[in-house]
Amino acid sequence: MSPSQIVTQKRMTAEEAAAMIQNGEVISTSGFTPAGYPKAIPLALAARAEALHAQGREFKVSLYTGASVGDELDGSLARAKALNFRMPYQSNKEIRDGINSGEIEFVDFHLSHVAQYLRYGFIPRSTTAIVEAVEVTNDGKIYLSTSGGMSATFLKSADRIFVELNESMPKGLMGFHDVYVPKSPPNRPPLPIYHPGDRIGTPYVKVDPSKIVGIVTTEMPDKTPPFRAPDADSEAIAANVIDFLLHEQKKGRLPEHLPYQSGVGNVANAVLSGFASHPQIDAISLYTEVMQDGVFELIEADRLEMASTCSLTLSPAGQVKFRANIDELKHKIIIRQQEMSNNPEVIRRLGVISMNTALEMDIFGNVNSTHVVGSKMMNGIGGSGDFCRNAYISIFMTPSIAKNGDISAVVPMVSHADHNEHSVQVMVTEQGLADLRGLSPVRRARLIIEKCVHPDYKEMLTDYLDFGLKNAPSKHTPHVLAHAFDFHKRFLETGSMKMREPAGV
Ligand code: 0RQ
Repeated sequence: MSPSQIVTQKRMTAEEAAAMIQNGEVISTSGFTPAGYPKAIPLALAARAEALHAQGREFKVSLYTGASVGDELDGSLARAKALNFRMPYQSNKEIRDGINSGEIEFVDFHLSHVAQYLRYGFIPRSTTAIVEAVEVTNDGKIYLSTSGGMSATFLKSADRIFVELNESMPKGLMGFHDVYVPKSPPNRPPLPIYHPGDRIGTPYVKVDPSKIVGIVTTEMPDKTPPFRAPDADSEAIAANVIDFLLHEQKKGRLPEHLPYQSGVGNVANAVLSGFASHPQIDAISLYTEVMQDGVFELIEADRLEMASTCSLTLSPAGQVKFRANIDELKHKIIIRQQEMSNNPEVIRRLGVISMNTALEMDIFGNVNSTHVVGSKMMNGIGGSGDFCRNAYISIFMTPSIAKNGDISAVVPMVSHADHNEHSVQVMVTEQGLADLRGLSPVRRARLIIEKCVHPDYKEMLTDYLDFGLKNAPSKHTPHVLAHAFDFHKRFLETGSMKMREPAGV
């Protein structure tokens, strides 16, 4: 197929595009966990920043994306010291280091909020949008690649647009997207998604073609991690989740056809794999934000009804599988903008069962998803809050210990709160599952300690609770603030939350 006229007219090199970006600009890009992000222009921009810095000149930009993006974007700009501000989610080591050293300002957002914050004018608008696409038409229809992210809002609000036309991505991606931008209040009608498979928008983003200043062709694939087979802990967590769901089914509390959301990583893949192979689980649908390789197992077992997502985060092997089955998959998968994939109204209406991973949980049911020992940013809240707050049942999962047992994932009080006791309904570790619905704080604490805590930490947490019941100023949530962070303090001082025996004993 010969390129459209607009591509011939506006084609430029990545270096030419990067040269047009100014120091201090706010740039926004496509990309979500890390799929469908621009690659060539960011690499050229990082090289430009390094060259300018070598001449003693300043060059830094602010970067907005859908969620985490690949090393060509986040990593290269962080290494080039070319970032002063980043939002709303990242998972790149160099960016993380820059954020935690105080060099890069970072704002951690609920992913469904950001596009409307931009449209409401709550945060500065980006002047330049850079998106990866598989096709651009002369009349300004941009067909996005492997993620929806916030590209529609970025493209509509920016003054100028660069498109990376990725020729290594299949043109068959055209037709996967459903692009819909809600109207602003007070004139927002109900969002008419009644089933994960409902399409309510267009398969492209329509822009004024005169805003497109450059089109760069590339052939670089999404840099996604290889698929890792679930480890024993993840499998045990998945088995606990599945037992719980079957129990709920038996009790008549789990209507058929409720869709699932599952987070990223090993545990999420293990749960989907469990759904694919368990003899008592029927076909399911997904209303989720990230689609990982686990989805293929569901499809191969003929157990996927429909999947709504914001990105196709497939391993290199998964990408090959996707291409081989792209026509068939188009009937099963919809890629949405993140304010729709994570939309609270839709999540509540569909009755989505949310399953996210926690860093730490406390005995009263609060969850920390983001901050290691209260201050070090890991990735961000991502969509976990969008889903958990509005879910039919919200489940949080984590291995009961980290760092070879020196960290207990269950602590007296979380060192940072992302999801609170009012939104967290079920906690799961490889040890077991605590169903917290309808329980008062002390009952929740007893159950979490009994079911979820690693044996090494059960007695210490029971002691904290009992001490609180005797000494706390109030017995409703019997915290003793002088000791609430003893686990964390001990970890910072000794490298372990465990109490060490005195030497020589
Ligand atoms: O450290 O990397 O040095 O080995 O944290 O832990 O067990 O590998 O877990 O990769 O699934 O990530 C919560 C971060 C879990 C992720 C989090 C250490 C541990 C390890 C990673 P190492 P694991 P995962 C969908 C929904 C928030 C956003 C979200 C996340 C590293 O799931 O970012 O849910 N969630 N979004 O050793 C100190 C603790 C620890 C700890 C683990 N208590 N204290 N370190 N670690 N527990 C996606 C989107 O929204 C886009």
